[in-house]
Amino acid sequence: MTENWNEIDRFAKDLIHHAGETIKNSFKDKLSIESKSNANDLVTNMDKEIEQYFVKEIRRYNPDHKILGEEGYGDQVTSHEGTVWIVDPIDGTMNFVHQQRNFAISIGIYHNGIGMLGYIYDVVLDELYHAHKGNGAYMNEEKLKPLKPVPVSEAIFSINATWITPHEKVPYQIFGPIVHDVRGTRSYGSAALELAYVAAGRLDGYLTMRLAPWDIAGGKILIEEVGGVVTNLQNQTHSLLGKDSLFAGNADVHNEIYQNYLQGKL
Ligand code: 2AM
Ligand code: CA
Ligand code: CA
Ligand code: CA
Repeated sequence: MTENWNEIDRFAKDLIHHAGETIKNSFKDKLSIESKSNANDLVTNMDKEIEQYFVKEIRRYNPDHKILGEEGYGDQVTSHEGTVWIVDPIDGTMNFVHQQRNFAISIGIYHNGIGMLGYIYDVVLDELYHAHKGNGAYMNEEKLKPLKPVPVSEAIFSINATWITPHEKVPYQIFGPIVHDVRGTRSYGSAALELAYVAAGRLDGYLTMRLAPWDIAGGKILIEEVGGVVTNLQNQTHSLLGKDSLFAGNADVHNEIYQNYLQGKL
C-alpha cells in the first residue's frame, strides 16, 4: 500500500500538539502515580491516557497501521511489515512527576522497517523536533544543520551516572575512560530529549545500556537526517522490537569512540 506521508505528517503533528495541551492542562490536577518493574520505574494516569488517545486516533485514521506503545494499549507488534507507529506517550516520566519539565512525547513512524517520520515534542518548551525521511530535520520551523566532526576531547556526552557505578549485569568499567576523555558529560533523564539534543548538535554522543524501541524510534530518524549514527554498543543496528543498548552520535565521534573504547569490550 502506498501512503501519503505528507498527510500522515500533518495528522501526527496535530495529534502531538493536542496531546501536549492535555499534558500541560494536567499540571493543575493531582497525578495518580504507580510503579512498574521497580519502585523507581514510574507510570502515571497521564502516560496511560495519552497513549490511549494516540491509539484511538491512529486506529480511526487508518486501522491498517500498527501501534507499538510503551503502556501496552497498542498492538502486539512482532514484525515491522507495513506502517508501524512506535509511541512513547511520556518519555522521562520521572521528570514529569518530579519537575514538570524535561520530558517529551516521542513517536517514530516506520514503513517496512524504514523510519519515515520522527517526532520528539518537548511539551513545556513547545519545541517540536521533527523529521521526514529525505527532507532533513527541524526544531519547530528551524532546520537542523548537518552534524560536524568534533574531536573526542571536545565532545559532550550524555550518560546516566547509573552506568558508571558497579552493576552486576553490565560491564560498567568501559564507560569510565570515555567519561574521563570527553570534554563533559550531562544527563537529562529523557532518552528522547537526549536524542533530540544529539540531532541538534547540543550533545555529540549519547550512551546507554538499555532502551526500548519507543525510547529511540523518533530520535533515530531525526539523527539520521542530520548525518548522525544510531547503533547499539556493538555498533549494530538497534533493535526496534526489543530492548537494546544504545550509542547515538555524530558520525566521527561515534566511529572514534567505538574503535578506541568499545570494540571487543562488550
Ligand atoms: P520513560 O520515562 O518513558 O520510562 C531515563 O533515564 C530514561 O530511560 C527515560 O527515557 C526512560 O523512559 C527510560 N527508561 C526508564 N526505565 C527504563 C527501563 N526499565 N528500560 C528502558 N528504558 C527505561
Ligand atoms: Ca516508563
Ligand atoms: Ca521512554
Ligand atoms: Ca514513557
